[in-house]
Amino acid sequence: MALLSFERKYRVRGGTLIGGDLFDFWVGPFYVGFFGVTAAISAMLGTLMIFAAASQGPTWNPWLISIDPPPIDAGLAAAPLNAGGYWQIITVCALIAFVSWALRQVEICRKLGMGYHVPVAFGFAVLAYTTLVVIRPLWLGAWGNAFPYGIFSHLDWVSNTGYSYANFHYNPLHMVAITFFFTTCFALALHGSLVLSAVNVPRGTEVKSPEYEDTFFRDFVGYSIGTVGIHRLGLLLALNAGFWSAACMILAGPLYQGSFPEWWDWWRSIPIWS
Ligand code: 07D
Ligand code: 07D
Repeated sequence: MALLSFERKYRVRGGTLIGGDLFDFWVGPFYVGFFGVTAAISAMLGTLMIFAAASQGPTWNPWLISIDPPPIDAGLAAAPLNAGGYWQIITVCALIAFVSWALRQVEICRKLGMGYHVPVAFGFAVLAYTTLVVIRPLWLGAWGNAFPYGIFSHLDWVSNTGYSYANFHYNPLHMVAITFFFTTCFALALHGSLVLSAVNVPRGTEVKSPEYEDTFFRDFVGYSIGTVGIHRLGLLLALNAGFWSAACMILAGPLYQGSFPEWWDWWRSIPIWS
């Protein structure tokens, strides 16, 4: 089916999560939807608040702008605009925008009769963000534990937070997360290169089918995970990378304070070594 006639077939009303027909239409290639509208409004409002907060700060240099959360002593209270209030409003706007974006993906999946894999995947990024700016600060009792909105300042936060646990590389769940990130990269490089080796052939040569790709891996390492399998594996690796990142930050602070190198002392004292 030509793409345009296919689009005409599925571009029909229905399948929305709430609001019935409200905003259930397309503008050019884009599906609008109720959650498209809430995403656009909250993203615009959030961006406007970033500009408003930046206008109160010392610089317009995009690398140096920093919108900070309230100080730790302010706890979980609502803060005055220039002392963390802007950060709080921007955070609410960001959360509404990200969740709306995911729900808009869900509505598009429903219209197409597809699985919810894309919104679930995006949901893990939103979970990681929510862990850093809502769950962990709530658990620790102050919004001041969240990261500031600034390109360089958020790097300072990562570094300072890391060093406050002596050596963050010893956080065992940070290790798990990093291993998943590295493995995701490894799997994508293998998958991308394998597909290109089969389909990006010289002009006049036949494109090779997935059977060739499977045979390559069987010859090479004795096993091929298969065409659907590699995508299951890729998604599984990537979701774990995000999940264990979030988990490592719940470990750091809420569940464990102090030095991460010392956390490993139990390992040195297990009887097997003596
Ligand atoms: C390639 C998809 C496209 C997305 C892009 C990001 C903005 C911000 C803000 C003008 C892979 C668009 C950027 C909308 C503009 C203003 C004020 C995704 C791709 C291109 N970080 N981080 C970056 C965010 C956190 C860390 C770059 C966001 C945590 C480190 C960019 C968040 C921690 C490094 C950026 C977030 C952390 C970066 C490139 C939210 C742990 C770098 C990002 C909402 C996760 C790198 C100068 C990228 C860099 C970098 C954005 C959160 C650590 C500015 C939106 C607090 C160590 N981060 N980050 O390519 O060069 O992502 O920094 O949570 O070295 Mg960060
Ligand atoms: C939070 C981003 C969510 C993004 C969303 C979308 C827009 C729209 C618009 C493009 C989670 C936003 C979209 C705004 C864009 C347009 C148009 C992603 C998020 C919702 N670390 N470390 C991690 C490594 C060290 C420390 C995670 C490596 C040091 C702290 C990952 C190294 C110390 C934290 C990771 C290393 C330290 C982390 C990040 C190496 C510092 C965190 C990935 C090789 C001295 C963070 C949940 C992630 C975390 C985190 C990797 C080193 C500290 C596993 C490889 C030793 C404090 N580190 N790290 O989470 O777990 O993405 O966050 O040295 O908070 Mg680390």
